[in-house]
Amino acid sequence: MSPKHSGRRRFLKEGSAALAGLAVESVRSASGQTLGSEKSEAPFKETRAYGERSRFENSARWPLKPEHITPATNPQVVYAPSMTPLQDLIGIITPSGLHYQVGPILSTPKPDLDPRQHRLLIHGLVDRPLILTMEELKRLPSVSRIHFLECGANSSPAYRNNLEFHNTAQQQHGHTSCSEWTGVPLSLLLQEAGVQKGASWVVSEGAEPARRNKSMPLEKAMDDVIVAYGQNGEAVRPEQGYPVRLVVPGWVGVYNTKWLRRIKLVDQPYMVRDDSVKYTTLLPDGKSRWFRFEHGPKSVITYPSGGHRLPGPGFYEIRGLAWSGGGYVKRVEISFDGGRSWKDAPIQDPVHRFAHSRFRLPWTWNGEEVVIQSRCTDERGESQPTIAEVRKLCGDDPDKWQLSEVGSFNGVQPWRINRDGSVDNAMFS
Ligand SMILES: Nc1nc2c(c(=O)[nH]1)N[C@H]1C(S)=C(S)[C@@H](COP(=O)(O)O)O[C@H]1N2
Ligand SMILES: [Mo]
Repeated sequence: MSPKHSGRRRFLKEGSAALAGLAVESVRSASGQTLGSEKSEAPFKETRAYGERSRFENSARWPLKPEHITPATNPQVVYAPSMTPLQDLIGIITPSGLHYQVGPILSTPKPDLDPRQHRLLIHGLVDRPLILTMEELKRLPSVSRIHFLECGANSSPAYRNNLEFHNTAQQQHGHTSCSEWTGVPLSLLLQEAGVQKGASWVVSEGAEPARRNKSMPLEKAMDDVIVAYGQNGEAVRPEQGYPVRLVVPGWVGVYNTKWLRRIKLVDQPYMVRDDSVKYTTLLPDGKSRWFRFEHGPKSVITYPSGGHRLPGPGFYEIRGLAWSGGGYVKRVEISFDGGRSWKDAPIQDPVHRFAHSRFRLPWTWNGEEVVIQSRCTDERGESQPTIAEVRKLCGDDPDKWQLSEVGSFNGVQPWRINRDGSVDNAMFS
C-alpha cells in the first residue's frame, strides 16, 4: 500500500466515528437554523477587473503592531509586518501578499521602479557587457520553478526572550515563504555576456537607495539561479523586488537580491558590506565565518501549532511544511512521545527541489498532554537535529544554539498540546 493511500484508509477506519459525530452535529444545528442567505451584506466593491479574497479571510503578515517587537526580541528590527503566517497556509504556495519581507521596505517606502525605465547591467570580467531593458529580458528563454526563500535569521532561538510573542509557527519560523518564480536562467545571461577566464565570483546589486549588494561563487550563478520577473503567475510583487530579482535556490535569503540592477563578474569574493560587516557568524575563537550558503533540512508542523486550540479529543490531520537547501525533501517523520519513536508522514506529490513540501498524517488525540514534532531528511541524507541533540552539541543556553555553519537554525520544532487543547511552543521548555 502506498503511503499516499494509507492515510485515507486509516482515516476511514479510525476517523469514521469522529466524522459521524460531526455529521450528527451539523444536522442538529441545521435543523434549528436557516441556510446561509445568498444576499450579500458587504458594501459593493468593483473586483471584476482584479479580484481580492473574501472579506471573511484575514490572515496577515506579522508583527502587526510595534509593541510586538521589544529590544529583547530583536533590536535590529524596524517595525513592519514581515513574517508569513505559516499556520494559515494551505498547500505549498505562499500567496504573494503573505510572502515574508526583508529589506528597506521595513523602514522606508519600498522602491517604486518603473519597468520601462529599469535597466539590468551585466559587466566586469565579461567579453560583451550587457544593458538589458525589461522588455529585452522577457524575450529570452525562460523557466518557471517553485522555490522557497528563507532568511538566514529565521527561527533564531534568540527569539525565546519574548515567548508571549513567539508562540506561533509564524512568530518562530515565518521568515520563509514559497512561490513559483519565472524568469531567465542567470547562466544564459552570463553566457550571452561571455564569462572571462579569471572570473570566479558574481556580485549582485539592488536598486534601492542603499544599493545593497552581495557576492556569490560563479559556480552557483551558472547552476540554477533565476533572474526572476514572475511570482505566482504575475509580476514579482514590489515587496519582493519588482520588476526583477535574483532567486538563488536553497541558499540563504541574503543572496536573493531584489530590485536587481547590476551584476558584476569579479575574480574573488568582493567583501561588500553584506559579505563582511553583516551576515557573518562569530565563532567561539573570535574569528568570523564570512560566507554561509545553503540551508539545512527543516520542517514545521503547522497544524496543530502554537496558538491553536483543539476543540477536544478525536480525529485530527497533522499538517506541516518541510524544505531543504540540500534539494528534495526525502522523508518526514513525526514523533508523539518526545522523540523516542518516529512515524513516517506521507509527503504530497510532486515534491519540488528547494521548495516547501506538504506532509500530512491522520491522528487521533486522546486528550492527554502530548508533544508533537516533525523531522525532515533531505536528498543528501541530512536530518534535522532534535532539541536534545542541539543541547548536546551546543549546551543548554539557547543563545549558543548556533547550528548554522550555514543556513538558519533548523532544530526540530516541538509543540506541546495541553489537556485543555491549547498548543504551545515547547522548543525551550
Ligand atoms: N536589494 C535587496 N535585496 C535583498 C535584501 C535587501 O535588503 N535589498 N534583503 C535580502 C534578505 S536578507 C532576504 S532574507 C531576502 C528576502 O526576500 P523577500 O523580502 O522577498 O522575502 O531578500 C534579500 N534581498
Ligand atoms: Mo535575510
